[in-house]
Amino acid sequence: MALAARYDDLVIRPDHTHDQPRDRYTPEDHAVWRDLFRRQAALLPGRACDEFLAGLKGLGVASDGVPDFERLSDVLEQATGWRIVCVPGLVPDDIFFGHLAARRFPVTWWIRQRAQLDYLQEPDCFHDIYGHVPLLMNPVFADYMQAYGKGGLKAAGLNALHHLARLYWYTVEFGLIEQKNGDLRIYGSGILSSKTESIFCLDSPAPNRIRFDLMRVMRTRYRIDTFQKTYFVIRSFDDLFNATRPDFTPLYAQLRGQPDFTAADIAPQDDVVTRGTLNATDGGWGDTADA
Ligand code: HBI
Ligand code: FE
Repeated sequence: MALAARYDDLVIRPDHTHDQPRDRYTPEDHAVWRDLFRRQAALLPGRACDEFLAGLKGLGVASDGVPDFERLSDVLEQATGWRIVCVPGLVPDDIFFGHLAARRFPVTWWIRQRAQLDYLQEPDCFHDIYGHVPLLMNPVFADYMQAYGKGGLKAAGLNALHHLARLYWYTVEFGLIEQKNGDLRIYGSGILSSKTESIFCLDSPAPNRIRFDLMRVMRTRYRIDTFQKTYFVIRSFDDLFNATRPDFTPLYAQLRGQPDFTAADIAPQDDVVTRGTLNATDGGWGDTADA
């Protein structure tokens, strides 16, 4: 694979981190960053939540090219005590959770090719930096992410990782938030780093938008191959952090006796913000297995 050839001689430490190989970015890599950044900058005011926009501004991440992770880390550390660490790509779950628990966010060093501008299955540095890092400037969200890392280490020992992975998916990656004025906005990084889903998640009548409920989310399978069928809506990061504060051990025990929901299901007890219009004709689709 071309990508592997680009990092096979990096010196990787036991915690899967390495120095950002700044001299390996080509002019084209920087141009891809610039184009992705400008596209989202034009789209996100009024769509991304205020906390994200404030974080982006506070970080001072520029549009001109792939940023220097160390410099961003120094700004981030001043704000919330988090740092960015550079990784070759997806790292094993326990390593990933260990970094989060220590307030270190793993960022993939390489950036996508122009042919994949709109769609990518694995995280690259645009997704990791632009999508994830601005919210780590927010003190409440920063604490939520650390708590998630600690919860991940614990869930692994309780055989409940798939439930906790769904929480990450439907909040950190694909969450929506209702701002105080009632405006629906984006906070999920998978959306914030995607032009097409930034529009779809708010404007399309197709997906369900359901009020966040911890147990409901942990029972819900997810799709990695298409736009989301359901978005869960929080009211604030304080609400999200408080809802996930209790010990999950008894919750995992409870979940063992309960069936999953598919990605498109609506349950009778759901607090529906907007009901998708495509679900009735969507019955033939199988859910892909989630993590
Ligand atoms: N590694 N670099 C990286 N980024 C992730 O988001 C990531 C990972 N390893 C595992 C992982 N995520 C999952 O365990 C979580 O999404 C639950
Ligand atoms: Fe992500």
